[in-house]
Amino acid sequence: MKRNDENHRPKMSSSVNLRTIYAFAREMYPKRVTTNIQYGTAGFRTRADKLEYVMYRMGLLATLRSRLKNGQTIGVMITASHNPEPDNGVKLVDPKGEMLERSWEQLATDLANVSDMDLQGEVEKIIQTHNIDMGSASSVFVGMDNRYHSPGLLKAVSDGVVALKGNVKSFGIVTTPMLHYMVVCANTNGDYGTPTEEGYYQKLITAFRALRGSNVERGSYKNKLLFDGSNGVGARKMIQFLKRMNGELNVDVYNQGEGKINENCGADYVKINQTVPIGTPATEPYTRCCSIDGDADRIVYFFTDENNQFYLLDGDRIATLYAGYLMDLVTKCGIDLKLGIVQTAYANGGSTDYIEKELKVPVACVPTGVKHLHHKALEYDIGVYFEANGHGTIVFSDNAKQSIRAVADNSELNEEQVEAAKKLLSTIEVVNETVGDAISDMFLVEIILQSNGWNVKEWYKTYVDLPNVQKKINVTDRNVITTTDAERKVVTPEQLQDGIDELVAKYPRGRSFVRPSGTEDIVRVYAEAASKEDVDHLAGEVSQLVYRLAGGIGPEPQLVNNTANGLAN
Ligand code: 16G
Ligand code: MG
Repeated sequence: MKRNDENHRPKMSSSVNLRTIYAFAREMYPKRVTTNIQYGTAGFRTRADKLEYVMYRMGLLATLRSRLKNGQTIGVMITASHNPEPDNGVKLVDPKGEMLERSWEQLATDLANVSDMDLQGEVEKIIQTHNIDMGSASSVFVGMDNRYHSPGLLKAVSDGVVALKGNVKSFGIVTTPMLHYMVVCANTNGDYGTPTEEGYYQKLITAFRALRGSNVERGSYKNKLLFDGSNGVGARKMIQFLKRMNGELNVDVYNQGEGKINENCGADYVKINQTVPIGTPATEPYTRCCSIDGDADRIVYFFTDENNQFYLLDGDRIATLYAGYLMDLVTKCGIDLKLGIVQTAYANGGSTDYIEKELKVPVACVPTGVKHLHHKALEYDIGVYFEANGHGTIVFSDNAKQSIRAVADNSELNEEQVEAAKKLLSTIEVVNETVGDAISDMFLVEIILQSNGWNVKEWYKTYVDLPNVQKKINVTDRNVITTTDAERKVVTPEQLQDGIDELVAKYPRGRSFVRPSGTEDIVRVYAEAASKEDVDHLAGEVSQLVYRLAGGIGPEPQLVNNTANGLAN
């Protein structure tokens, strides 16, 4: 550290007294935790009582990043998403609404792990390396989910900003996608929308109304939706939406906060356990239901039949529904736009086949994690991206927006063309392009189902999912497993991929991959095959192979003879 070398002093660093950083840290947010923490796929996430000092430091980091980005707004979201109630977490939002840039993830990790004594030095290092002008303007937006420990953590983030004499604006309790929206609104000077909660509601409701029209029921589509809010912030916001609507969408919100966040409910629970969440009201078979997660950036749909059999309509189903609708409108519009779907290796082979063979839309596969999907989707004029777990959205290029607008404004074209273009413009408005947004995604699903006149059965029968299984394996060090080809192939340990290939070859339509989790200290195994029996066997065999070749600990995985739903974790 060249603290005394004037040539290496950042411009105007003297305008902020960096000693405050240490004083604040020591007095208010001392770091008592000795184990290191890592900025993972979705930021820092751990037990809330271990997070105050991390939050304070993320307030510092967000301010530094805002100054580096010429005062553009940086977002800080306090949430542990689908994790249990005692957990909390924090993720940073970049100026365009994207996840924090990769190289800054490392800075975040380093800043979180230094001692209080070294904190000031670490901040100075960032200022010098990036030549940050500490006298310049900055703006940080903070939001939180509804966990009881979130307000205390929000205060810590704000104090971090203030310690560097930055500007902080708190939005209180908001969903993760709402905070992303606010950041983008601020950084586009309101072009994307008004950066207020009301602005968000009105933008989505106006577009929803335009697309839905006055005829709320059509064909087999019924205006009735059961909405599992996972006892999180999304439930509250959904209720706010409904207060501002006139029954054009009939939604029954449950798990509004009467229970613990994500406990036996929510998108993650429903997807992993392939079962109905707690509190689901008794209704007629085939009633449309959806579940969102704790910070409302994921959604899955589900229903049960007359025998109480459960059916899941996950992110893959939503992506294909969207793609079909968009293709139809783009064709009617008569413009040449490149549409593509982005998935991860977890996408069911049944959906990928359907996209390639029936929809005939290009499909790309990228590693797990929203930032990878979002980034890839930007390569298309219209990029639909979804993880099977229900996180996804659509992004539209400037070229797409301009050419659609040109058709909508051209009164010389035929009515059908202009109408399709207008619908596309409203679709762009109802979508939260900044990040997956459970409520906005739900609006669009409802619009499309109504437009097609479909019930859940009709949606479900567009293609057949291959039976699939996910398992968790405990190993000494999950990072001994490295992968390539969007996580579909293992590079190390040697022999593991050959072994998987041999096992997969035994089963019709077999497919399996393994990867270290980015959020838990485990290795994940995914398998699919033509029959339930085969997939259970394949998953068991691959799990044993991982256990043997990648340093398994605890009891060796056993070959299962069909569990209740094939999801023995
Ligand atoms: C995080 C990711 C999610 C991904 C999941 C995978 C974001 C905002 N969230 O929750 O997209 O599906 O991690 O978890 O990127 P895993 O690495 O434990 O399988
Ligand atoms: Mg989430």
